[in-house]
Amino acid sequence: MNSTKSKLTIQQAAQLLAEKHSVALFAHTNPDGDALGACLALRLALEKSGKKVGVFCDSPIGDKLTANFAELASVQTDFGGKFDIMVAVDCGDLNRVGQFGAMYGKFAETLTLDHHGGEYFSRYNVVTNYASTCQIIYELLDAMGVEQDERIATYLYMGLCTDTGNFSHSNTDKPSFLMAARLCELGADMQKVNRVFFKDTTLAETKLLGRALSHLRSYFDGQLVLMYITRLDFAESGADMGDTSGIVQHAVNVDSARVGVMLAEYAPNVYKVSMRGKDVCVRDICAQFGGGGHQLAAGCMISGFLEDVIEKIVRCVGFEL
Ligand SMILES: [Mn+2]
Repeated sequence: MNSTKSKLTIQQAAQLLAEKHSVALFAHTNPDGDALGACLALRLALEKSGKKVGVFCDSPIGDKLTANFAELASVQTDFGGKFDIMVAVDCGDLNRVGQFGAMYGKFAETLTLDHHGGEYFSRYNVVTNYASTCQIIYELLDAMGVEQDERIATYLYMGLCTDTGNFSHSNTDKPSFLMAARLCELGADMQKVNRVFFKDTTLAETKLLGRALSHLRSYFDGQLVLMYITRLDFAESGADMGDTSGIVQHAVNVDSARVGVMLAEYAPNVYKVSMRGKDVCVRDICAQFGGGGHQLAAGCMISGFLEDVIEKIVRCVGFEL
């Protein structure tokens, strides 16, 4: 069963999929726009070619997404059915396949389609350094000779625009814009994707943001900007932990800030800390508290009374400025 793992070109992956009658697609745990967009675009295309396709993800898809993108309601959180090949989409390693990982790892015919440049954990691996997995799917569909329609184009656009931060991250390149132009021509609903992923908030989210902003503090001449949210803030705004994502960006967006911090009281006197850096490695700071992440985006958990936790963070960040 432990057959060799090989790298495939997108052309070869198209040939491999053409030989299969049924395909199971796996989006990574806590899926983002790229994982979901890539799975749905590929699924719609494979179904056009007469194949049986299942899409699986171990995390539920939010109501906000399924209300706007009907096909996402078909993503299953429990695995079922028989398939000729399993495909891990936008997964840099086997852990990202989540609860399906053990089963996936034992299956003989597996294919990774990913852009994180990670390990070859499948039998076949298409691993690129593209800005999004949707760009791999886009080329794959051309190689398969599938005619792309507006639904497919909308899902491809979903991954392209979310993984490039709406064409603002440093990974945005000429191929990203060329792909966007073609998807526009194909009728992708770019307005809807933009609204759902970059504009829409709920009332509770906006109230929570207001409370976080009202607790804004700055240190070291504004080089550190910090906000916090307590249990009371959650209760009074009707928001939950899921509504905190993105708030930290408001801290690091302050022009003088080199580090932005957001503390959310996860359980009584336990704080989930999100850090963003402009030119300071916040991963090193979070590592001191047992956390981790990327150089400029990291997190950790710290227990204690609010003012003690803040004091610890301020001291640690101060050493790095
Ligand atoms: Mn991605």
